[in-house]
Amino acid sequence: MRWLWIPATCLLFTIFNLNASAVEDEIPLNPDKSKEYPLFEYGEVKIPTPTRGLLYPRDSETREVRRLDGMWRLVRSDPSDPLEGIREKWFSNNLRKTGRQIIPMPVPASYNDITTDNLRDHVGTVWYERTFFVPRSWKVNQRTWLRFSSVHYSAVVWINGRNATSHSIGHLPFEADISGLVSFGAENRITVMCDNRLGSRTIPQGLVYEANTDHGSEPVQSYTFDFFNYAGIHRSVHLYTTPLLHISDVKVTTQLTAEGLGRIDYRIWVDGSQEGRRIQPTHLLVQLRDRDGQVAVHQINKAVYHGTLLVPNANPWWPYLMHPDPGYLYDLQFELYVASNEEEEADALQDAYRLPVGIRSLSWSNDSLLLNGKPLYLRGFGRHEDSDIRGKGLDNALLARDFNLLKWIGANAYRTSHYPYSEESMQFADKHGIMIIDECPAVNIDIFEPQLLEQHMSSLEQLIHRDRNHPSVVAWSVANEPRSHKQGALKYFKSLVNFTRSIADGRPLTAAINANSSTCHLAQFLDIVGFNRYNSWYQNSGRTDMIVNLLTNEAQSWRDKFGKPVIQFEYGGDTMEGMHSLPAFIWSEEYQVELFSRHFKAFDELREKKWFIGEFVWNFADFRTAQTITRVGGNKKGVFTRNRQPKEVAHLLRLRYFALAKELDQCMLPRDLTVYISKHIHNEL
Ligand code: GCB
Repeated sequence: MRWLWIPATCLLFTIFNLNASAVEDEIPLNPDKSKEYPLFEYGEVKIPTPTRGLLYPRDSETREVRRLDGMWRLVRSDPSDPLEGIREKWFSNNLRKTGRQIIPMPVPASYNDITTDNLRDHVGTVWYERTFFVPRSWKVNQRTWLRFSSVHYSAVVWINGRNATSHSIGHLPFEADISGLVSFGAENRITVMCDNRLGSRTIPQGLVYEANTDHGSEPVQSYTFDFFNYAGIHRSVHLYTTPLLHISDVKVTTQLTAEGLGRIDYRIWVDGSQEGRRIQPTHLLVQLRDRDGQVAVHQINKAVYHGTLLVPNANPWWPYLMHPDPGYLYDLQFELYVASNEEEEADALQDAYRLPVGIRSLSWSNDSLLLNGKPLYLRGFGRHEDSDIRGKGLDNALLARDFNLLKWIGANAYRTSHYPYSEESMQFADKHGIMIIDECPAVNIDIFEPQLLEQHMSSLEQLIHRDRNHPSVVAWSVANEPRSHKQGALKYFKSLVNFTRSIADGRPLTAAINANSSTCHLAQFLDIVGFNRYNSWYQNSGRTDMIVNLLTNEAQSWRDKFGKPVIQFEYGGDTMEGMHSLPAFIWSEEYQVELFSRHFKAFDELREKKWFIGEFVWNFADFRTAQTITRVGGNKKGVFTRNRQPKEVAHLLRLRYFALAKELDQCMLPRDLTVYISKHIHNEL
């Protein structure tokens, strides 16, 4: 791959021959803590190579972006011979030449629920293909990049029959410079092999075994996690250009003082191949524009590509309902200039990239998580990227609907259970002030081995690299329900958390744990202890009178043992929409209402203790799972149906969440929160 990685500072020190230490001294840097931590007790573990580049593709005066979304062609390979296409070089020609059935396949979407046959349960590889034009104009002084936002689980990509890139671990982006592989001003072919198999060393883990069917032996994928293993090209495919010398990466951290002074520490990386031409960056212009496009602060940086912007009277980023104007975002504009050829001419703009930035401080203690100095109480959901037909495919209509529902119900947070969500959803969360507990795809991991640890670290490294600039991210979740009570978990999680802490970029670490406080080997390493517990559902089913004591005692036990802030990340019960029962009976809408209400009682007792900092319902909406006798068409613990309509409990939860917002942040209540009943009954909210 023709990709020359030149850290900005090296490049400039070479060009300007500056006195590096003098410059470094002048500009306050965020200390790089990565060297401070002893990482491993496992000698044999490789620390993941830091991800580079991968800025979300944005148009600018120097960049062009196109999407390769739309109808692709799909061919499936024989499940018992998943690598036949590699052996037979299916990438070297049009997929029609394979003689296999061509299935029209939309991108982005999971492929599973599109057809009417057993593609849904396919195990192994499928091949995607389409053609596209690259304009002639892209040939000159530019690079052409191909970027996938997510292919699940692993992918190999060819352009015109030549290997372009490969990647594994779903839900995370990857890209390649394909300038040397495409034909400009002509048609090109892209081929993607996508493999959905999960094994003992994938994140998450799974097991493929051979089953004896009526038609012979067939591979079957099994897994313990409770959502369908949708696969395919799940998010957009971007084709975009950058100048030869360009901004390849950006990192920002922000702080806000009590006096309202905002501080943005930025760093950019520059990637540049000279390709026989002398291109010299002369300076970087950094401008912070407010919502009206006015420049609030600017800086010209001639020395190094990092610095600090101070913003007097900054408009802070606040979560939804914590402030009348939540989700305030500035536009941070970076312009890289190069010397012009003519002596008298001004330096020429080489590259421009704009990043939305929210100014806020995040800190935590043994008792609380604070945003802009204010203790947070998180009220929200565990969710899934899941919908009818599209599976886990990105759908903007669904995204917009989900955020409208989150705001309607008064939530201020959600956890990206159990994997990284789309970059578009992260941008939405920034804009709407919804706080994110950002989770890596390690769900239900078991059997703790060094090779798994490497993948696990890599998934966290890629996640943090992707999401570190989002103001909405308030914590990293390193796992959901790992078997953290088992042998090997202690050593594994010590290493994992040490590594993650070294790259955590100012966020606390948490996890959603279902072991109990006396046996868990993970919680001791975390900053916030999160637990999942299904009182009156998986235990004491039908007994909503057995919630308050059990729950408050359990939360207290986590607190007593680890002395950290505590959150409940999951509680709930399956509920069939439209099923009613008086008195309440499990699976009925009445039961879900009763179960929630008793949890609220427990949460209110816990809130008085101050270290209890959040309540998350499982789940936002009903979702598809593997076929099992404990799931009727999927998991039905949603507050909303899979079609995003409210169950009865949604109205109760809405009252709860707005009551909390009013009590804690004095928010205005929506007019339609309650309906008129009689002149003698007043709305107490
Ligand atoms: C859990 C898991 C979640 C499941 C949920 C349930 O503890 O974290 O993935 O869907 O329980 O409904 O059983």
